[in-house]
Amino acid sequence: MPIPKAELHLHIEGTLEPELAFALAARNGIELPYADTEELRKAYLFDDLQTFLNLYYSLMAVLRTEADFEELADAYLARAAEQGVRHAEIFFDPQAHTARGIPIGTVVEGLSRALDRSEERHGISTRLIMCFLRDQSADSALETLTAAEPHLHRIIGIGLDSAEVGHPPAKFRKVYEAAAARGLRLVAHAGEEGPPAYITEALDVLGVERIDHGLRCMEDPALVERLVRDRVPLTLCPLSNVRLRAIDVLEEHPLPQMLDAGLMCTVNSDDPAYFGGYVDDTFHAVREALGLDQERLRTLARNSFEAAFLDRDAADEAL
Ligand code: ES4
Ligand code: ZN
Repeated sequence: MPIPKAELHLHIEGTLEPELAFALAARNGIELPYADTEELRKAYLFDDLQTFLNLYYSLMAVLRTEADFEELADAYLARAAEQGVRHAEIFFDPQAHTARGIPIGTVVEGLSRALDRSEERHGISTRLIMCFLRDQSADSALETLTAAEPHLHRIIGIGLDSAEVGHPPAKFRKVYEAAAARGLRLVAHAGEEGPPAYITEALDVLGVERIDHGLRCMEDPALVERLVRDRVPLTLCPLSNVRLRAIDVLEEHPLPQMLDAGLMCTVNSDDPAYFGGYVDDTFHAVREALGLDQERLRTLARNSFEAAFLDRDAADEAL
C-alpha cells in the first residue's frame, strides 16, 4: 500500500496523458501535429523549462468544454488515489485557456465537477489554486483575478508559474495584495530555474505561505536558516528537476541535505504526464536514488499534510 500523502504541487494541465490528448482531440475535431501517442511521447524529450512549456501550452488546444476539464481532473484523481493521495491541492492556468477563447468559467466549473465528486469517488479531498503566468503582464494577472471573481468560492488560493527567469515575484505585488484582501491563500513558484533571491522576494514582497520548488535555496545559507526557522514549506518535484535539468541525475538531488538542514520539504509530481511519474512513483524514485529510509519517507508524507491548506483536525485525521 502506498503511504497516505497530500499532493501540493500538481498542474492539472500537466496530467494530460497522450491517450487522453488524442481522445479529446478526436471528440473536438482537432488535428494534433503528431501521428499517434507514440510520436507524441517522443515529443516529451525536452530538457529545459521553456521547451517543456511550449509543448504543454500547445497540447492544451484539446481542452475545450467543461466535460473535457472534468475528464482531465477525474483521470488525475483516479490515478492519484492509486498513488496514496488523500488530499490534492491542484493548480490550473486560467490564462492559458482564456488566451484560446475558453472562458474561465468553463475551466473552473468543469474542474469542479470532478473535484466535487472526488471524496466520494476517490477518497481524496481537494482544493483548487489558480496560477498566474509570470511571463505575461501584471495587468493580465489582475484582469484574470477579476474574471475569476464569480468563481472564487471554488478557489482557495493563487500561485505563480511558467517561465521564471526574468519575471521576479515583485512584478505581481499588486495582484497578490488584491488576492490577500479577498482572503485567498498565497503560494508561488520560486527558485526552480530562478535565483534564491526570488524565494526571498516571494516571501517578503508577495507574502507567500509556501514556496513551490525552492530548490535553489540551498545556494543561500541565510535563506535556508530563515526557511527552517519559519517552517516555510517547500513543494519539491524531484522528477521535474531531472527532466528539466535543474539537476543532472536524481542521485544528485539535494533532498537528503535539505531534510538534514531541517527544511519543511514535501515531494510532489508537478506535471506527471510529462515528467515520468505520479507522486508515489516519485516517492519510490527518491527512495531508490537517494537511499531515503522509511522514517524519512514518513516525514515527507507527514509534512505534506502539515503544509496543506487543511485545518489541523482534518490534517490529523488524514494521518
Ligand atoms: C511548470 Cl515545472 C513548471 N514550472 C513552471 N511553470 C509550470 N507550469 C507547469 N509546469
Ligand atoms: Zn510547477
